[in-house]
Amino acid sequence: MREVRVIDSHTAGEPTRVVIAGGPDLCGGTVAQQLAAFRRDFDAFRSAVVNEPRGNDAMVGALLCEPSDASCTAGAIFFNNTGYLNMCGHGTIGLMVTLGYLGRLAPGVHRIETPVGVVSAELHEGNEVSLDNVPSYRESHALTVDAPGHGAVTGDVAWGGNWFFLVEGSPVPIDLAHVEELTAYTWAIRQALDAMGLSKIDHIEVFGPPRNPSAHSRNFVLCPGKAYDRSPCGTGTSAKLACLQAAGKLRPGEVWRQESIVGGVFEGSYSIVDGAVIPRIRGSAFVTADAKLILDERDPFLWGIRR
Ligand code: PYC
Repeated sequence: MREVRVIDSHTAGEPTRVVIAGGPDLCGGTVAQQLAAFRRDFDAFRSAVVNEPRGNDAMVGALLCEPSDASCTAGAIFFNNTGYLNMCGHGTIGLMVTLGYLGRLAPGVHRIETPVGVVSAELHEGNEVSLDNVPSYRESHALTVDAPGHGAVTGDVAWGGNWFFLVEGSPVPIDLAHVEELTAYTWAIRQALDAMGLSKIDHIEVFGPPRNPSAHSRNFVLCPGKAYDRSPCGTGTSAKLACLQAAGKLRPGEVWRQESIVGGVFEGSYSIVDGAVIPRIRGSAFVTADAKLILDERDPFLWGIRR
């Protein structure tokens, strides 16, 4: 019988499960090296934590680990129902609020080492966090793909800590009544990208008009494991900011409010540091459970239901 202590939270509706104790020993090194060890030797543990019957397809896990960079308060490896994320914006906000809940972080600025670099996050009062993400950029503009069953779709490719294909003007309304259609549409785009040898682009983000009068846009983000992000997606909003900057549509410091399909809002802005776009994403998270997972060797579904 093995016990794993987790703290669950949600950031604008999107769940994060932080593994506090009972995780695998990844033998140190950089967080990127620890991710390689996790992926190679402990993938069943990933599945046990986030997949059914303990989790669900939307659940994002965060394994708290030792940072190699002495300036960092913590290291984090993010994972989901089918694999690993490079970075996770909503997950970092959830992690900061979780560490605050545990009394391990005081309000203020802290650095977190992720597999793709160090991010800086400020824990504010009232469960709010501002995250300064990794440098973000638009890689291609107006790339057209042939999405099976949907025809030609044109979008931008951008990095915001994960790779995104961003499409303006969703042909499907962005609301919860259309989740299946949005999923089919964005999955077809993903298949088209795969067929073009662009499988590194594993997040698809489509935009439409906001419902909230204070927001600039509403999005639907399909994650790599085919679940949709309930939050506006921190790395997806970073990719969006990079595209707006490249298109000359948003100035440094100007605020962009990104609404999600469930109505949560992230406030985004960026600064230019050494010529690079550094997105700042502000959002809030709430702890929903402080729990102990039980991994029982007699359980035939001990390692979760894996796809
Ligand atoms: O907030 O960056 C994010 C994210 C990625 C996948 C799910 N959420």
